[in-house]
Formats: sequence, structure tokens, C-alpha cells
Amino acid sequence: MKMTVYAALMAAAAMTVSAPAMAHVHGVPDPDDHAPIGVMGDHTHKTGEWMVSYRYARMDMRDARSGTTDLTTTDVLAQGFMMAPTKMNMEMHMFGAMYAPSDRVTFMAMVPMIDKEMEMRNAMGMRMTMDTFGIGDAKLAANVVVFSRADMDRLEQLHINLGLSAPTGSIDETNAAGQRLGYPMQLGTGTVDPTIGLTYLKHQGAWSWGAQAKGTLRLYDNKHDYHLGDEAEATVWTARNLRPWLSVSGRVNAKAWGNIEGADASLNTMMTPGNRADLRGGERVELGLGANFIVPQGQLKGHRFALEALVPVYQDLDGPQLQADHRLVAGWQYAF
Ligand SMILES: [Cu+2]
Repeated sequence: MKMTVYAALMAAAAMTVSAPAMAHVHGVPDPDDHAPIGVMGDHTHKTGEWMVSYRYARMDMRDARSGTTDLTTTDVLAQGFMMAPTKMNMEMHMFGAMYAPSDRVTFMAMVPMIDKEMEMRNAMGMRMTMDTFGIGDAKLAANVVVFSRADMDRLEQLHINLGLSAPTGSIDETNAAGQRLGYPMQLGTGTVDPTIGLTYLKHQGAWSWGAQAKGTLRLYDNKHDYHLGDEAEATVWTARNLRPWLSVSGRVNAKAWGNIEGADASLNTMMTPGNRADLRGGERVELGLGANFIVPQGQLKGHRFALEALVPVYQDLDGPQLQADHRLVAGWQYAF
């Protein structure tokens, strides 16, 4: 009996897979139809489909580094700074919506709430903490399919990611004394930033692969006479469906970002490295492990939950600059 049901399901799956659209919309969703949750703009939707999502992302940073060398608090202070950053936690609550007016184009809108907390020390060992909280830069994007092919057991898609980040996040965050906080504590970029990227997806049997490359440009100065550096990010991943409701993934993520150009004249560059425009750039390579779930039945049937943890294996920073310790991303997604 079980075998018959299984055979029927396999036949149904084989038929639906031949539909000319991503597995995501072929009627029997697989958990790995979506990339690891830390990847944005990884999938498209079918005509008329909506998706709402929530992501929680957290990055913990510990201790400074210059180039690929770890620095102690003493090392940082020896470079003439009054305060050395020792740790920083960044939390993001990202609310998103997707809508596909056609199979070819999927629009996305994302609004983040950001919570940052940083700790610094001076030569006397005195600890100082600061925190900022508020809306970050909202993003609008379109994923445009340029190539899509599906046969028996295989799906392939290539789409372009076009995005714009709006300066809804504050760049006016201050400490209790009313002095503007350093660049890493601000919530937004202060500029309209275009992003362009390319995403490739392939599904075959229980396996899937994906690759994405993205660039973000900062084209002009914000009202405080600076702009963040351009960014380039590339990632590749593979995932395997272990159950109809569970897939696991492995991923490599590489990111490079430039220094700030221009400078906020109100920041004292002797105070802390975070006030220096020329100590913000860097490169980082991370390895990620993730899991995607689809609730198979009950009231939450079809709801997706996902988790991903990323650990840096390489960091080269224009420092002293705080280095990443690890990153966590968790999310909920629901398409209708
Ligand atoms: Cu979606």
C-alpha cells in the first residue's frame, strides 16, 4: 500500500516537474526551491503569486583586526585612538513582500528594523557601550528571468536582480551627549544605492545548486558629505532534500566592500577607528550551513521556515576594524 502511494507521488512529481517554471511553483514545493535563507533574491514566483516573509539576521563581531592580523585592545590604543572597539552585535528584523505580475518578473520590497550595540574600551579599561535602533534602508527590487528550462527531472533558471536601496535609515544617530556616532553605528547609507546581480539555479533529483553575484554602487555623497564604499558579493550553494519537508544546504559566501569616500566632518578621527572613513573596507569569505523546512500539514501547511549559520574563514580588513565572529539568519516565508 505504502509503495503504491509512493509510486503515485513520484509519478505526480515527475509530471509537475515538467511544468515550465521553477520548482517553487510546480505544485509540489520542495524545501530547497528556496536558497539558504541568507541569500536574497534567489527565486522568482509564478504569475499572480504573492509571498510575505520575515527574516531575523544577526551578526556578532568580536575584537579588531588589521589586514589578516588579530589586534588586542592595547594594539588598537597604541595606534593613537582614545577608544578601541571590543565587540558589536547587529540585529536585523526584515519584513518582505514579493509579487509576480508575470512568470518573467517578480517584484520584491523589503523593510528592515535594525538594532546595533557596540562596546568600546579606553586605556584605563573603562567600558563604554552605545546602541542605536530604528528603520534601516528599504529596498525595492525586481528579479527578471532571462532563461528557464525544465525537463523530466531537471530545472534550470537564470535571472537578473535589479534593486534600489532607499535612504530611509538614519545617518544622524548620536550618543547621549548629542555627538554623532561613528559610521558603523549608523542605520542607513544616506544615499539611493542601485544593486545589480545575476542568479543561476539548477535542480536535479534531490539536489540543487545555485550561484549569485551582486554589486551595489554608491554614486554620490549623502547630506553629511560621504558615501559608503561599493560592494561586491558572490555566493554558491548546494542543497539536498532529505524529506519532502526538509532540506539541508552548504554555502560559500564572499564579499568585498570599499572604504567610505568623503567624510562626516563632525566625527573625531582620534576617538575610535569607527570614526575613520579610511578604516571601513574589507573582504570576507564565509562558510554557511542551513536547513529549510516546509510545514507538511495542519494549519501552517505550506509555511516555510529556514535557518542558516555562517562562520568566516577569511577576513582581510582595512583596520583596526571589528571582525565578524559569526552570523545567523532565520526566516519565515509564505506564498499564496
Ligand atoms: Cu518569494
